[in-house]
Amino acid sequence: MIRRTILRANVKLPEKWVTRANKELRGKRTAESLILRSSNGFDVKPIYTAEDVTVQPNLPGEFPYTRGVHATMYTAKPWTIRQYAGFSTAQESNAFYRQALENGQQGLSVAFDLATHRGYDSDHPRVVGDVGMAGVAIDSVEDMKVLFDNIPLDKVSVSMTMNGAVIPVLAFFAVAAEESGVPQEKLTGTIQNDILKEFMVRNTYIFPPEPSMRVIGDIMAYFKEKQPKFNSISISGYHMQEAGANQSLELAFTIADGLEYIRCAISRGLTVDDVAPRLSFFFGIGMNFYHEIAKLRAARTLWATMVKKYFNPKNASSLLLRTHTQTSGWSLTEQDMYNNVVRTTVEAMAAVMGGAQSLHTNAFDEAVALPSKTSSRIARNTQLILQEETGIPSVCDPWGGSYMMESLTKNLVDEATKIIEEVEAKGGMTKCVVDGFPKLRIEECAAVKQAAIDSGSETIVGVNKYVNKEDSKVETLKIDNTAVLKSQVERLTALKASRDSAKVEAALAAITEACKDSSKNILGLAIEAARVRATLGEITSAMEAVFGRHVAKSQVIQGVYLDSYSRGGEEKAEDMKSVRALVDQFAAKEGRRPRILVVKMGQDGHDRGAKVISTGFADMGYDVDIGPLFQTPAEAAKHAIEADVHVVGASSQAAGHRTLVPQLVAQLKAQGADDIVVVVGGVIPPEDYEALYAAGVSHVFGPGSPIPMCAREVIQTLIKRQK
Ligand code: 3CP
Repeated sequence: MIRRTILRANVKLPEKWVTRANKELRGKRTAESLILRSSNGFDVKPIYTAEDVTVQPNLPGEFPYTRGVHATMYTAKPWTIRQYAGFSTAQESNAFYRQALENGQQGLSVAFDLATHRGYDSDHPRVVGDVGMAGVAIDSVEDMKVLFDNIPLDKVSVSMTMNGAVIPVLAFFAVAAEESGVPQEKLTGTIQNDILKEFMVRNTYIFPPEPSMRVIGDIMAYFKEKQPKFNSISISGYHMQEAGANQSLELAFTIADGLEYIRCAISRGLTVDDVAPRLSFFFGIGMNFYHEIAKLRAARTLWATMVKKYFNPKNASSLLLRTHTQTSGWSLTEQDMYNNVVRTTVEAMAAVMGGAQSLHTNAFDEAVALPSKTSSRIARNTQLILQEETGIPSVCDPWGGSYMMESLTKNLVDEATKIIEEVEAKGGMTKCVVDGFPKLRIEECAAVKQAAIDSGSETIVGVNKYVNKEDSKVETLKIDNTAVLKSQVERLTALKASRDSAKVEAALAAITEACKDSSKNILGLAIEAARVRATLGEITSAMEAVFGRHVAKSQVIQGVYLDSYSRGGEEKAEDMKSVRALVDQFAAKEGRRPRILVVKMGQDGHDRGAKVISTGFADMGYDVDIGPLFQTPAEAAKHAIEADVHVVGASSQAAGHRTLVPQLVAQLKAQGADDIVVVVGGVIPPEDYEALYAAGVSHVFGPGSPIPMCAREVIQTLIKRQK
């Protein structure tokens, strides 16, 4: 069963104020009607007073660190400007990093392509559409060396967003540093390595949950001995927010994940103080300004309190929640794209007013493409302006003591505590991700939010209100996937020809053995394999031989979209009814409901769009089938034919559509099913529409397309075909 997360603040308003407000409102509204009840499940009152504050927080640097982990915060050292980037080849990404560092960036953050994330070498047949597209392609230590060429790894800290193929990537990084003269003990940075959230939302896992936790245990144990300055995990709520979680779910599941990682370390014979000081966090920062600041304050409070309660560490550093933050990618819109600069600025202000240690600001064109040089510069400069022009860093926790901020912080702590206790009662996060309850809670939140936007009850400027009718075309960056693929395949061939295959085979066999024997450390052995030039795909296969590859189950939630959309008013309820009537009309003639298969092809695991569309279409009477993640076009076509669908809807978030969708259409044709209508939705730049139509796609739905409109257009096409 799905339970709605609603945070009802103390909605009592001061009597004296209510009298004044009602007088001002002259009977047009009541004072109570000014309480904001937003779709994220939180109430915000129009006025807060001393009565709302039950706890006055301690100073920054004091338990429970609500006001910050350092006494001096940014007055002594501002947050790190750490922009997440990577695309195409290692050489191109290296040039980009060096220029960014020259222009004010302070730390690096590597985006790997989806083939690398999922443990495939670039020459693997499953990844033709993914190589170099959403990040940089890394197949071996040779690529990693090029990536950091002329970057001093003993001075610049490096974050790497890697979870699935974390073992080969860490091994390549250590060997690349070692061969450039920097020993492991001097390396500073962070590896994301947060596999639990991958099973909930991001989906770039490789192995099933339990062996994945074994891998994390190995990394924590290895770092303690050999790479002590490196943060061993970046426990990430960011992706939960991107997938639709509201602040209390994001907070609670992230903190609960952190507790589970400490337990994992303890089960390996480590102590809380061996690992907790090097656990770091990562939160998303969206447009809900006050709550986002409160969320970071609540996160520090919760972490310190819970770690003390469950593990009672001796080292105070074990209690500190240090966090990276990223402005919300989901809040960016394709329509009137320059509005995104403003959104990112507001979100960045919330992140630093909340006391984040490190920040990535999104580029305005990321709604449709990888950032261009210009948009990257504006994103970086947004942070430089906040640091150097505004005076914002000159006060620690500037919102501390505000009636509203202290009240919101406490409400979030209370609400998240309830959810964490629910998780703990179920046996912790590993068990919960296996039974799927956090994923469903987040998906429900996402559907409710999308319906509120589609119905107009929540405003998105330029999308559902104040739409710009003039042309505001923006030039976006294009990656030549074919050229990157060709160059990676050539490099792989040359590598394999030049190495000692017997040594590679022995190193890989040792990894496979270690996967069967938990007293051995897989990372240590992968470093040996990296030294003799084993590839990322080979190291992953050596592990997969024992651990297997995880296949997730997809479920469609029903009812929540309809419910939330209909709250947008009578007109909206009618709108949905009229789509439903068309669906019924089709079904009456066809003898069955219109059936749609929603597919995600390639290694793109971002499935928020696919899930929300499935829920919306199901609520409008479609029969919905969701394909498993990571299908090839041939597999998706076969699935569509076997499920006897009328429509295939391909959801694309990581630029794979240019290669994969034409292949899907061709496969349907080749398998004698060209009567199946193909539609595409997601992050599709406008200049790609023509090519998709030319390939045989019947509709393209870009970001911001309301689901009832999509459902209507699809059913109208099906009805036309019936005649
Ligand atoms: C900082 N320091 C201070 C003070 N401030 N010392 C005294 N007084 C102060 N006021 C010290 C710290 O203790 C630390 O030293 C050093 O300065 C560096 O500061 P930091 O605050 O630790 O900052 P940083 O090195 O940048 O590390 C930040 C965290 C790290 C801890 C959050 O984990 C990090 O950089 N994470 C980034 C994660 C990331 O980029 N993820 C990318 C996600 P000591 O270390 O000696 O204590 S992008 C993915 C999104 C999209 C996708 O997934 O698809």
